Amino acid sequence: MKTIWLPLAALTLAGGSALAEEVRVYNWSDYIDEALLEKFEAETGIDLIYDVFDSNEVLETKLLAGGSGYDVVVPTGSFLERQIQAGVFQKLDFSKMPNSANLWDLIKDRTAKYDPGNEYSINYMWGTTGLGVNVGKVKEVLGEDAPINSLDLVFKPENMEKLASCGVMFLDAPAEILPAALKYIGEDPDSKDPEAIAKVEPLLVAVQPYISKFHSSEYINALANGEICVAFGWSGDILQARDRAAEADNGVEIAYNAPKEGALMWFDQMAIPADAPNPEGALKFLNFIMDAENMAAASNYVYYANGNKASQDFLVEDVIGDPAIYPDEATMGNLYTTTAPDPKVQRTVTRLWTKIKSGT
Ligand code: N2P
Repeated sequence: MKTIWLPLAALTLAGGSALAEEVRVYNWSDYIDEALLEKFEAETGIDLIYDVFDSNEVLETKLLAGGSGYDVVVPTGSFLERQIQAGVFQKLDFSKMPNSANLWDLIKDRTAKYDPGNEYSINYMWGTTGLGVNVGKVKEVLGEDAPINSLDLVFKPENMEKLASCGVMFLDAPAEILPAALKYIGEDPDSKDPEAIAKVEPLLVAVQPYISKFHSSEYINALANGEICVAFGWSGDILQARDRAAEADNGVEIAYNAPKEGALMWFDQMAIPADAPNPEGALKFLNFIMDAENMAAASNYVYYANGNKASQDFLVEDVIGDPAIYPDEATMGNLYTTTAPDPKVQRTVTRLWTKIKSGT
């Protein structure tokens, strides 16, 4: 920019996109190897603007308002489902994305539940929601047979009362925590019945005083540096915390367990808003992401499984061989999925969540 002579510089400031093509991506935090962003810019000459969020609700508010300015966004399947119905996205032109041949039919079958025919989205990554534990601390507080693979850990007030001394964080995500609580009390985790949903209120209100924070991204560092001993969070984030602790060599040992009562399996989908400023650039970004080696590099970095079959040749053993990331048959059988509530049930959920967080 420094060497550009004045009229051209003025044009850049005034017109911007006439000179430098831009693609704006809005993805979850801690969800990519940033070297890939630079690689995309180097390969395509496109400027990539990459912003992050940690909440489906925040993303949804922007999408429903319209004019988000983003070309690529990454809602979870259950949210994408109702956003498609609301007309938020445009259909994808697969003829412009040859790398879509790399996608994995097994995952496409599952995401078709949210996006029939997979016309509007491609799977980026998928994972489970479960228990991140500082093994040493939790055993110190609850004893050697601490239920580190059971929802008893976080839903029994007597456990939580003790764990409060070393710190517990929960996701600030009703669509993740309420299904787990429903499952724990023996209800359908995907129940839309207001009476069933109301039953989890006393359970969550009873443990709320022992939760130091509801937050959906801070728990990675908090677990890694020993500030908290339990996080009810996302699989790959907790495995990233495990690695950050190991790198810091601080004696903190973090483990991730999908609860034995069953765990939520979710799918994060890349889609292009109907009003995206640069849909052609967005397709180029999606095609870049669907390259087998690029997708493998992303999964190897963030410890989440992906929906790209061809990438599996490039995954490290720590990723493809870890059943916490690529579940074996037995683990798979214990995973459940959820769907979006209608607006009326959603209002009930939102009200309930506000009450739970405030502990009243
Ligand atoms: C990445 C979290 C992605 C999982 N930090 C949420 N669906």
